[in-house]
Parts: sequence; structure tokens; C-alpha cells
Amino acid sequence: MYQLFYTWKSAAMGPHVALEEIGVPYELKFIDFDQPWPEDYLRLNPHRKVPTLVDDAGNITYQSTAILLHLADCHPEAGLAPAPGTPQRARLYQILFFMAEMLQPTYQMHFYPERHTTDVAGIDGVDAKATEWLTDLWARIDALLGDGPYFLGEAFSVADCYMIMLAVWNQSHHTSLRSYPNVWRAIEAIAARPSTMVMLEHNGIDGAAAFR
Ligand SMILES: N[C@@H](CCC(=O)N[C@@H](CS)C(=O)NCC(=O)O)C(=O)O
Repeated sequence: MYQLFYTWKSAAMGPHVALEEIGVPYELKFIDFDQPWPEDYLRLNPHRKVPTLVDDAGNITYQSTAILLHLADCHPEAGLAPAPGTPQRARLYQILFFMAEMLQPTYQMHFYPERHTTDVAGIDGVDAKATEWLTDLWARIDALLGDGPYFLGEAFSVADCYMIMLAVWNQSHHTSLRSYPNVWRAIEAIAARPSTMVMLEHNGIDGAAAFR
């Protein structure tokens, strides 16, 4: 039994989809962002972030990309990642870390522009820059997806689990993901998977139609 600590529409969405794909028992543990961080949670993850995964033996993993790759490695039968050392695995790393290093921090700039400047008058400019970058970064994701429907062609992987999380975050961004044909096709394919449906429903999101 895994425990996945999460909050609404958070970076836990990718690991949640992966756990559903794998089909292992897990428990979702809600962290209420309107309350102070629980001390027992901070002992698991002192970085004051979700998600955190805890396994049966009490082993702790945080950082959503690390959780996704770890789950894929622990449950190879689910086929969520190609074998280590193969060109396809290298491509998975490349895509996953591109999203983690480029898109995720840019959404942080968009959602929390005040954390990215000491100049109160410059906050709107930080958000405007993030918005500009997001428009460009999704074009690169579109190119990486190519004919898809998933990043690795017909093979669904943890990169797709991660991408659907970013797509949820795009709900407040001005550029609609419908303007990226490969991205939109991937969203529809991922959102139609029973695993993703469970995650979306849990977060109060009404399927692919809710994306923009
Ligand atoms: N790189 C981390 C980011 C985690 C993260 O920023 N989580 C957000 C929720 S999506 C959080 O816990 N934010 C709390 C805060 O920044 O105060 C990951 O992917 O796990």
C-alpha cells in the first residue's frame, strides 16, 4: 500500500495517474493548503511541497518526476517506461526533464509571480514573461509529440502522466492548448484513459472538455 500526499490540482496529479495505471493499492493523503503544514508531513518532506510518496516499508520519495520514474521502475509490468539504457528510455528522460526544468518553473512564475522578483512594481511583468514563454514551450511540446498520440508513439508512459498535469495547470493561461494539434490530440487520448479519468474526477475536472 502506497501513500500519496497531495493537494488539489497539484503536482501529485501525475503520480496519481501512474498509480492508477499500475493498479496497486494506494491511499491519497490530503494536505490542506489553507492550514499550516502538519509537522508529521514536514518530517517526511521538509521542502514544504507536495507530492510525497511513501511505500509500505516507509521509504519516502518526493519530486513528481522522481516519483514517476521510481514507480515505473518498481512496476515494469505496467510498461510506463522503456528499459533503462535504451534509446527510448533516453528519450523519456529528455522529455520528462524538459517539462520539469522548463514548463513547471514557468507555471510557478505564472501562478506566483511575486516569488520571482523583489520589485513589487515588476510582478505583472514576471507573469507576462511567463505567459510568453508558456506559449513557446507548448509549441516545443507539440513538436516533441509529433504524430503521437503519446510522447513515445503508441506507448503511454510517465511523460504523458506528467504532461496531463501541466495541461490542467494551463486552465488559467491565455493560450488555449487547442491551438497545438499534437498536444490537443494527446490530451484527448490521455484524458480518455480510465486512470486519468479517476484523477480528473478526484480533482473535480470534467474530462477533456474541461481543458483549454
Ligand atoms: N518540483 C516539484 C514541485 C512541487 C510543488 O511546487 N508543489 C506545489 C503544489 S503543485 C506545492 O507544494 N506548493 C507549495 C508552495 O509552494 O508553497 C515537484 O514536481 O514535485
